[in-house]
Amino acid sequence: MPAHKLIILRHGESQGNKENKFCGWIDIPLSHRGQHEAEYAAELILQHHLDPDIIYTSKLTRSIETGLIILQKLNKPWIDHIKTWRLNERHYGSYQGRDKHEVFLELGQDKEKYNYIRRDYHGLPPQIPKGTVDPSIDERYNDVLNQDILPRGESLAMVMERLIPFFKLEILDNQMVQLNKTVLIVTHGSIVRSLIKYLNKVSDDDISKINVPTGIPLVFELDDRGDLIKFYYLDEEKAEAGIEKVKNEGLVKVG
Ligand code: DG2
Repeated sequence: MPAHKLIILRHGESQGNKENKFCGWIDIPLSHRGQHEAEYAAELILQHHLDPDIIYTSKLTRSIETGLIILQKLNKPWIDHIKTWRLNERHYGSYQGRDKHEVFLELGQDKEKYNYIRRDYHGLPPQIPKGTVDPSIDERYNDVLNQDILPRGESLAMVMERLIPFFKLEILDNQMVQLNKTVLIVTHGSIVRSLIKYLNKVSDDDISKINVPTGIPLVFELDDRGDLIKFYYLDEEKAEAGIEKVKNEGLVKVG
């Protein structure tokens, strides 16, 4: 039986990424460069003869837009498209919309503190207090029956709690193993990190070293039990450059 293939990528560069801002659940479109990155991602998918049967995105425009550009280029705009908040980026609490370098300065230019919040498994940005309005929660989430489960600031550990049971049951067991579908997931940096952690059994400590570039597809090959055989970026060189860029975001002033 050939391996089941799962293609996962972080959306192309968003306007917020370009401006060096924490985005989280704030809805920000792709930058011009991000649109090109999405086109390039589609070219890579085509070159590697990957043929997704279904696409999952978050409910955020940067992920949906990237997915639509890819489907258009693959000439498969008709495949099923599931949008879910469970694939939304980590909620960055009250850091959302703020300049990353300003937050770094506010933390006393303490690299350890800053990296803890950005990358540690338990690093938690300041949450938006319950009872106050969270401007990033709008009508697109009206279908979530219990609104109390929507986050107001999350660590990666919290992201995994709302993501992994959904991913395992809906995507891995149902779509991939039972229905034998090739799945494309277009999502966000922290969601890709969570899926790498889960599928490749990365420890809580080691996950802090993993960064994800924009717009480069990662392919996971899995066996019939859903166990990982191997995973790789479709353009390792560009992925390396993108990883380096993301790692250092916020440490220096941009613009
Ligand atoms: C970025 C991640 O998420 O920021 O929320 O600003 O993937 O939606 O661009 P994305 C954000 P960092 O954790 O890398 O600072």
